[in-house]
Amino acid sequence: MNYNGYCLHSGFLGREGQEKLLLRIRDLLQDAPLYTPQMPRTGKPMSVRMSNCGTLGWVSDKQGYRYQEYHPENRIPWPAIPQILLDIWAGLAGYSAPPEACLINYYDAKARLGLHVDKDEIDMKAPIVSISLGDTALFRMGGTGRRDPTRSVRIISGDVMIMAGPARRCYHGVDRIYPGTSSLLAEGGRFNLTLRRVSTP
Ligand code: MD3
Ligand code: FE
Repeated sequence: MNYNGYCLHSGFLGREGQEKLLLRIRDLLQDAPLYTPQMPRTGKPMSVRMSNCGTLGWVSDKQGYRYQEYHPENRIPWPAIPQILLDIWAGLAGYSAPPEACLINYYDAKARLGLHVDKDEIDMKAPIVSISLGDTALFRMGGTGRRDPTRSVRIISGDVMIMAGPARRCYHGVDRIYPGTSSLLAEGGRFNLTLRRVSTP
């Protein structure tokens, strides 16, 4: 599937690859624990919990959205992006510069992510590469306008999505998680990892 720069590599990671990657993620979450981001201004908690790895991480609190070099709670610099993820980027992104940020989203059975556009990156020409681990998600993608028609796609564990070109500026979100659809995470739920270039190379 590939239209307008959106590309879904279904089943890109097999079970072994998923398990290996999950171990690396669990390991780095010990140093950079998942935290509950807040919505800008209102401070309302988001249902998705987050962390990051890379030289920069995306954070959100009452002050707003931004990329910063350290964890918002423990103030420690983000851990490095695991080599497995750098390899996936190198193989699929079609972009010479490496990613600077990897946002780690964790969805429990009730978490959702409303329709939004990712536009805090200075380098909007670089693609975003997303990897899903755990329960199936209902992902929704629209156009560049908030009211444009949308399409829904089920994303399963091991799927890798690339958003490049026009798709990079499209509205998208996660409507729901289907609990119990994967045995990968003992605790259930879903991790989504998004590799991003923030500054221009
Ligand atoms: C389409 N995450 O972290 S990943 C996000 O499943 C985010 O956690 C979702 O949207 C998740 O910002 C979707 C796939 C994704 C990421 C970035 C995109 C799709 C995108 C940027 C433009 C268009
Ligand atoms: Fe997004």
